[in-house]
Amino acid sequence: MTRTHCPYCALQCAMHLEPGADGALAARPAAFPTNRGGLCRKGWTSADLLASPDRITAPLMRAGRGTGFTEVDWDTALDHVAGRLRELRAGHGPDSVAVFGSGGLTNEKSYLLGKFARVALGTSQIDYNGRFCMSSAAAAGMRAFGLDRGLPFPLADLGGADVVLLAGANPAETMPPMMGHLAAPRLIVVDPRRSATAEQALANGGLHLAPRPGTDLPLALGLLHAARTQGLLDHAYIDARTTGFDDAWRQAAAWWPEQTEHVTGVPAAHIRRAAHLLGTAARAYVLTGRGAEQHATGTDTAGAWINLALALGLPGRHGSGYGCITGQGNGQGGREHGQKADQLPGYRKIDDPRARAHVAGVWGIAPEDLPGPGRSAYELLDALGTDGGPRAMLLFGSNPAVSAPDAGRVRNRLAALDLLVVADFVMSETARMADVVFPVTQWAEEDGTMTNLEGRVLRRRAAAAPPEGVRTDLRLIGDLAARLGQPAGRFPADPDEVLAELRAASAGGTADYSGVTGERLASGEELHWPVPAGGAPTPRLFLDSFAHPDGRARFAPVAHRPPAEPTDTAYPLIATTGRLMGHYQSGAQTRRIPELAAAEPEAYVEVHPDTAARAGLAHGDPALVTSRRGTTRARVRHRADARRDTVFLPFHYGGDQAANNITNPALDPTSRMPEFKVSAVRLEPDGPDRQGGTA
Ligand SMILES: Nc1nc2c(c(=O)[nH]1)N[C@H]1C(S)=C(S)[C@@H](COP(=O)(O)OP(=O)(O)OC[C@H]3O[C@@H](n4cnc5c(=O)[nH]c(N)nc54)[C@H](O)[C@@H]3O)O[C@H]1N2
Ligand SMILES: Nc1nc2c(c(=O)[nH]1)N[C@H]1C(S)=C(S)[C@@H](COP(=O)(O)OP(=O)(O)OC[C@H]3O[C@@H](n4cnc5c(=O)[nH]c(N)nc54)[C@H](O)[C@@H]3O)O[C@H]1N2
Ligand code: SF4
Ligand SMILES: [Mo]
Repeated sequence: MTRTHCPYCALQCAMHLEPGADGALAARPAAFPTNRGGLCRKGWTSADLLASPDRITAPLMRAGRGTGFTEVDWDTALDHVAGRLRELRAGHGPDSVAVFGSGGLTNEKSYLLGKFARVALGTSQIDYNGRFCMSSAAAAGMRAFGLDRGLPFPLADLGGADVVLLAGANPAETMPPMMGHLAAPRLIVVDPRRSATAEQALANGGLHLAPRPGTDLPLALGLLHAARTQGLLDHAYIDARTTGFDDAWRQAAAWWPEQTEHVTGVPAAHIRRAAHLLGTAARAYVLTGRGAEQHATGTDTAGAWINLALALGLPGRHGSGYGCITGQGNGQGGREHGQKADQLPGYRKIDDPRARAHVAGVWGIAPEDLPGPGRSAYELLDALGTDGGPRAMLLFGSNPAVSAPDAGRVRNRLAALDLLVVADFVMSETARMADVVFPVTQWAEEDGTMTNLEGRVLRRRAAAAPPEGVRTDLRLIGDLAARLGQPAGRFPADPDEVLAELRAASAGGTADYSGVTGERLASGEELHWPVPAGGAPTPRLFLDSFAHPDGRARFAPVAHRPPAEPTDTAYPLIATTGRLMGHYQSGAQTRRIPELAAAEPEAYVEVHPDTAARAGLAHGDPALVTSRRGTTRARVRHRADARRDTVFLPFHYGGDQAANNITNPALDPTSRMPEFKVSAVRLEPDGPDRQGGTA
């Protein structure tokens, strides 16, 4: 029996892996503070993918995009890829090769991938899917607090709160065991949909505010306004611990509840009631999820929710606070160790000369040999195969053909590459487009560390040997580095050796892991970063001061901007997107797990019955949802409690069922987060005459 953590989301539920009656490994819940002995359906079935017939166990290559793949041995595939990379670099310079990483990768993989890009390839063109995830909240958190750690307190603290406001987060489906921590507090759920979490709020005497998608920012300003009118602001805290309140207030001053109702659709009485509940609570939290953050205004929107929390005196107080609910398994660690375009390990900035000198020293290169910042994820994908853009891409742990915004356009860019190399354990939609696919180990076959949503570093442990023919991501990176002329030992395949290097590279940085040792992890010590060498970990940040030089948190003077794409007569509805309990992300993994695939086999669109009827559609009918970018096919599901102006699509399906065929790649100016949560669309029947017309 091996104790490890779930391969999927940032809750990182603890589990035991043990052989079942048929000899195959099965996952069972284990005691741990975040999941408290629970697992969701995805966790329970996670081991089913280990022995899946869909698993790839030999490198795959093909002569051209039109032809089929052939299994080859590792040396053939590695030599081919290294040779092509050398040619491209010689002909077009180091930035002709791009690297795309993932918040699903362990800390060790994230770190080594960033080092590989900068040192072995010398490219600036590296970014990762976390840009699509929490980048807006991270940017807002940096601006407000001087430091970004998703939850700056242990998750279990939430259980002691009187009120928790959840803006654009649906943990009842996206992190079900987390709901155990939210059973006692009254919940205020801000979601255009009557989500499972909103249902729970209503059942427990809380509130559900259902704004028009893309109007969280004015709603947060309206709540601030209502709280001030009711005399609920914490002026002593504002004076002692913050700066910038007056400028922020000037932006909120016009948002009296009736004006806010006019723009958001949330009744003024509900706004006053929510402000009262939150503002009179002795202990309260404001939490944001992707619903608030995945907008072209995401940084300012997260900033508006933070302003509300600051004005009520919540952040940096024991038992209260603000947090962003990180999403992917290592969404937190993945944003700290250098796979982001503008960043070096330890959450350091790549354009900071001291950071460059420190990291170059650890890597044994000259600081001037380190590339500068590169393109952000969508900008990188959009540049592939264009004049001046990368001609090759190496991809680890993402499936952008399904999950990137305006995915049809992204698929065209991927197809325009001279060389696409994908490391995966299944043939994802993106792997199917590749020239070379490397088969890698899954979570239960490897060791490493992950950092969960509360900034706690955890150990991932191997429970089984990988199938013959499969290598770890670390080994693959090292094998390529060696063929690109890197000295032996610079890219170790042993995760403990990589962690030792990561300790040195992160030492003294914002996300300081220098005290994260195998021994301390094994002892069960709760290692929330920063963990300086030999020093105590930091479960709760900001209790004495915030991370800005003056120790104060900063209000942001944020103003409402409407979504990038307004509705009009041709595209009269708003489409928003999100998640279902039983599927994970692009679905590459969970659509291959029979129990999960059977429960939710195909894409659907949630629609108010009147809205559906106006489009000539009944419950269960196949529909086309079309935006200015493209079309997606989905079956109509009636929701009598849905907003009439909004439809919802899960994004877990590929091909002509991909919700991202319609999404808008408008980017937030600061975080470069795309607007996944608002597109203007029209809805129409998908008759037999339409079959095949939209693929
Ligand atoms: N089952 C499952 N769990 C997962 C994942 C998964 O794919 N499947 N992925 C993991 C990852 S990487 C992440 S990032 C997290 C995400 O976790 P969540 O943030 O909880 O997930 P979403 O479903 O994307 O969005 C949450 C809610 O935002 C609402 N929403 C849409 N537009 C708006 C808006 O304008 N304002 C507001 N306030 N709300 C809006 C949606 O209706 C949705 O219910 O989940 C993690 N857990
Ligand atoms: N419309 C819409 N689009 C969205 C979102 C949304 O809410 N709406 N949410 C966005 C968010 S928050 C996220 S996080 C992204 C996620 O979307 P993706 O980046 O596509 O993430 P996954 O589907 O998890 O893809 C992971 C792939 O890597 C493989 N893999 C898993 N672990 C490893 C590993 O350790 N090594 C290697 N080499 N491969 C591995 C899996 O098999 C799978 O093929 O989607 C974004 N896209
Ligand atoms: S909540 Fe997240 S970590 Fe826990 S079992 Fe489900 S997917 Fe895994
Ligand atoms: Mo995410």
